[in-house]
Amino acid sequence: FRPAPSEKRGKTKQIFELLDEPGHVLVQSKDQITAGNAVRKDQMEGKAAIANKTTSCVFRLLQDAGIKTAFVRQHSETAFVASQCEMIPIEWVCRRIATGSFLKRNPGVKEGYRFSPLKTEMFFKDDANNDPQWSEEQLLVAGLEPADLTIGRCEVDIMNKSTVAIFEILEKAWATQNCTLVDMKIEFGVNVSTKEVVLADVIDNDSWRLWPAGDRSQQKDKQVYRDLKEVTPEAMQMVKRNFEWVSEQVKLLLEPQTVGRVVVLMGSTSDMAHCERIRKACSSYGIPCNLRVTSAHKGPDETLRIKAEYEGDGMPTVFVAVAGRSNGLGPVMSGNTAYPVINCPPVTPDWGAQDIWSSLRMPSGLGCSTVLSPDAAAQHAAQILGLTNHLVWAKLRASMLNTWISLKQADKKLQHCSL
Ligand SMILES: Nc1ncnc2c1ncn2[C@@H]1O[C@H](COP(=O)(O)OP(=O)(O)OP(=O)(O)O)[C@@H](O)[C@H]1O
Ligand SMILES: *[C@@H]1O[C@H](CO)[C@@H](O)[C@H](O)[C@H]1NC(C)=O
Ligand SMILES: *[C@@H]1O[C@H](CO)[C@@H](O)[C@H](O)[C@H]1NC(C)=O
Ligand SMILES: *[C@@H]1O[C@H](CO)[C@@H](O)[C@H](O)[C@H]1NC(C)=O
Ligand SMILES: *[C@@H]1O[C@H](CO)[C@@H](O)[C@H](O)[C@H]1NC(C)=O
Ligand SMILES: CC(=O)N[C@H]1CO[C@H](CO)[C@@H](O)[C@@H]1O
Ligand SMILES: [Mg+2]
Repeated sequence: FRPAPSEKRGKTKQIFELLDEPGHVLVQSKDQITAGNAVRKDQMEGKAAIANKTTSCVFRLLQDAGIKTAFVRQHSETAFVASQCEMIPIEWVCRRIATGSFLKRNPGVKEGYRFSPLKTEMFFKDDANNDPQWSEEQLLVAGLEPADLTIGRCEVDIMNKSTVAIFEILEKAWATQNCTLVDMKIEFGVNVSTKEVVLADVIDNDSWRLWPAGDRSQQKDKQVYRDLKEVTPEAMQMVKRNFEWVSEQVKLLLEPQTVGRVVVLMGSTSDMAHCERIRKACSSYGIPCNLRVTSAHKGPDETLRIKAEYEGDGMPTVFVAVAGRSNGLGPVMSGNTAYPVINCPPVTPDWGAQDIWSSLRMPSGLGCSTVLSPDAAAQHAAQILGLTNHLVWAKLRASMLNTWISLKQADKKLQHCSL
């Protein structure tokens, strides 16, 4: 390795350039904790290793969801490899519940005030001036140019939207452990090779407030350390135990609490290609998908037997019915199961306009939906399963963000071309 230039030697970690892996750096945690800008600076043995676990799990969670991050892979107990970034010296803060410095800056707001939509704030990283809060306008006129990318309207909006999406994904993940994500701060960097704005630096318990069961007195984050009246060995042990608790819990965030599935029923194998597209789209959400052939017109007993097979094992299931011409399959399923049924008929140019009515006009008591595109049918199924599977939900959320970013960038490019 080669140590990166001195300004990259931070308070809690050190950055090394990887000579055999151009474009990548090693982020090495140090065994010390800082608060109130390094006024308190105590070594905490093993802290780096715990921080490693926390960061790598959180970044994996976000990356698997589809959020662009600098994280590449774990290197050792206390270090990970990341894409080399030039950092944007802004801390983006996102809040669900008002507490801490927000209360001081907004007198009258009581602790516990709930932000919906989420509140985002930004702070310029400037220790000498105690990290002043910045407005969007201040950031825009600053004309920062990390990795030769000018931080303008487009980049600011991307960071703002990404901050909210990242918060929501982590909030949903922590909710599975009955833990409230109160607020969070993150930093972005510009990938030096792709010039993309990506989530960089680290996310550990210095980066957020976590209240188990929504109860502030049980807080498990670095606030416990800041609140210490006296730094005794016993007190430091408690802080460390809390951190360990977080790093153990954070591993659980990578596991879904319930795994659901999609079962695609097709009236005939002639619709196989259509069904394969549904299965492929399901796999992009990490949802297992079974394909079955059955006709509600010609073998209703078999249709209902297959239905019972999937109802019998307790796994959350969404049925997708694929039947051309007259769709008997979806409606028969829908009338006989409490599970959701999505009609996804393959429409043909000749009779499609007439056939579609067999999927739309239902007898009373049926709640099936109809979605024409196979990708959209899988997405709809993912939205249903995502209600109880935070990993599926995270993929949907990240995909929404990435689509928004692509549109924004396409527009920026077009504006530059026409100038
Ligand atoms: N992927 C990356 N590529 C290059 N530099 C990085 C990357 N990730 C983090 N860094 C940089 O590592 C340095 C060390 O971070 P550290 O958190 O220790 O200090 P800091 O961010 O300057 O201080 P603080 O967070 O306490 O205000 C920072 O300059 C940070 O921007
Ligand atoms: C950033 O750069 C690295 C190479 O350093 C590349 O492998 C990676 O895919 C790029 N993109 C993102 C989003 O990190
Ligand atoms: C992020 O965007 C929202 C909505 O446009 C805006 O109200 C908010 O002030 C922005 N946040 C920051 C920190 O600029
Ligand atoms: C989860 O948190 C709520 C408060 O938000 C609490 O009432 C409940 O008892 C907790 N449940 C478990 C299983 O810990
Ligand atoms: C937060 O994360 C771990 C526990 O998960 C802890 O060991 C580490 O010291 C914390 N990081 C900071 C900077 O406080
Ligand atoms: C000490 C420790 O837990 N180190 C871990 C760092 O993160 C990687 C990947 O999650 C683990 O494999 C290490 O065990
Ligand atoms: Mg930092």
